[in-house]
Order: sequence, then structure tokens, then C-alpha cells
Amino acid sequence: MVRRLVIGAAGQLGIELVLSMQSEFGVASVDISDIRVPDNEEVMRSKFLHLDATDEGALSTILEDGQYDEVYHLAAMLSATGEKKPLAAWDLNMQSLLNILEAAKEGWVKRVFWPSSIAVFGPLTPKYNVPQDAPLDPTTVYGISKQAGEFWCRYYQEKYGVDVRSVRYPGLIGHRSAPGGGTTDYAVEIYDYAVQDQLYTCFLKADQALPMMFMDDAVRGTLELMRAPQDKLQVRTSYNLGAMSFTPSEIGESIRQQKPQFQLEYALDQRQAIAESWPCSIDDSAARRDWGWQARIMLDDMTNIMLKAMTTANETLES
Ligand code: AKB
Repeated sequence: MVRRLVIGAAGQLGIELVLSMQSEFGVASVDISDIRVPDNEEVMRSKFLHLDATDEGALSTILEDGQYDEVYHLAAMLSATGEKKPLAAWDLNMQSLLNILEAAKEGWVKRVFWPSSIAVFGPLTPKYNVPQDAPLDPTTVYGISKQAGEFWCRYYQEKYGVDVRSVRYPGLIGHRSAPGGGTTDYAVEIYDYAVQDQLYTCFLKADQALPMMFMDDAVRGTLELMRAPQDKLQVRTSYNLGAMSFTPSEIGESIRQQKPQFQLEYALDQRQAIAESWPCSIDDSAARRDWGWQARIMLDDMTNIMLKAMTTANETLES
């Protein structure tokens, strides 16, 4: 049995990835860790290890004892919170990655997954269909940490043969877990308000297009990348990963097709400047070529799934 550890299992992606691994590979195939206990009973069926991933000693002990085949390191501070706590964001995002790369260099882990982000791009990057090798020009501490992390991953792969794999996620949208501290979080919150028939006040401009992805695609892509033969992977920094691109006004329209009464207004905050520095769409042809990546869910299908799932969840809570 392939043994997996998800670090950051209480986060938005962590919860979804663990649920998917549990149903695909079995509960015993995945251990979970975080600095806080995941607020999800199903996720907690896996063995939970309390861990601050910046604590090198604690992390080494868990990895040396566990001898995992795969570690998914998802713990990070995202773009918006990172701008409020720049040094803490750098410390968490970089130190935890370096701890894991060192453990992998020691041979305690066979394969590592570490997420990068569209936040590595910036004003010098083309706005549309950003190519794989576009200039990285991050304007946030989160983006700077992802840029540096990408090159650390490539360094450990080239120097020490560490098998570390990565994708640049766009904004991720799912209904099983809440996002926190990101600039793209509006695209999850908006559905929450829509199912409760409440007015949503968006913190980004109506026409601010950003690259986005439905969570099931993101999880599937992550697992596909981890299964891909090593000799096919030509990108050892991080793969561009694309799915769709939409604006707040377009997601509002998509919701209105099913909930015509849904109302959306705008009150911009500091996250607008972050969004403006990012591209609108991504060219993911390298991921398609090397490991067969293909997004499946686009905006209106996603809206259907999100509204149905969140309505059911609300009804269950109320009954
Ligand atoms: C954020 O908004 O900070 C994240 C990201 C795009 O990496 N969702």
C-alpha cells in the first residue's frame, strides 16, 4: 500500500484532497497533519498527527518514523493574509518547504507534492494565456515565497534527485471546505451568499478576470501529476495549470441563471490590487503534453454543482 501524508490537512485543499484519497485508496492509506485539528469528521477518520511544519525536529521525526511514499505539503499562508503578516508568511511558507525537502534528501520520503500558484506572476507577465516559461514577477510575499519555492524544488531535484512535483494552482472553488486568506476566495463566498438568498458584496471589481478551477479538477490533477512517470516531467519548477477564467460579474450571471433574484454589489479592498497584478488566463500546454492534464468542469457546470451541494448542506444543518 502506498502510504501518504497530507500536511495542512485542515485547509481548503487539504480537506478535499484527503477526502478524495480516502475514497480512492482507503482511509488507512493517508495520514493527516496540521497545526489545528481539521473540522471535518470524515477527514478525521485518518490518523491525525499534530504538526507545526516549521518545526524541523518535529517534522523530521514524523517523516523518519512514517517512511511515507508520498507527502503532500499544503501548509501555507495565502496572498491576502500574507500581505498583513509578511515575515510570518515567508517564515511559514519557506521554512516548512525547506524542512520537507531536507527530509526527502535524507530518503525519508519518496515523492513530494508542493503547490505553487498564479501568484508567481505579476505586472511583467502577459495578461492572457501566460506561457509556462513567462517571467515570474510576484508582487506579494506569498508570490515571492512561491517563486523561491519553485526554484528550491528544482534545486533539490537536480542536486539531490529529490522527486518533488508542483503545479501553479489558480483560484480553487469547492463546497466541502472553506478558503481562508486568499484573493480568489470571493468565488467560493459568493455561492454561500447565493444559497442563503443574501446580497453579496464583492471585494474585487466587476470585470476583474482571474484564472480559476473547480476543486474536483484540482484534486484529480494533483493525483495525476503524482502518478505520472518521472521521466515524462520536463518542468521541475512548477506546471501552469489552467481551467477557466471569469470575472465576478460573470460568476454572478451564472448564478442568476438558477437564482434570478441573486444580487451582487461591489466594495473594493486591498485584494483588488493583488488581483490586478495577476494574469487573467493561463496556458497549460506543458502539463497537457507531459502528463495529460485536461480540465473538465467549466463555469456553468461548476455553478450547478456548487449551488446544489451547498443548498443540501444548508438544509441538513437546518433540519
Ligand atoms: C490566493 O488567492 O492567494 C490563492 C492563490 C491564487 O494561490 N487562492
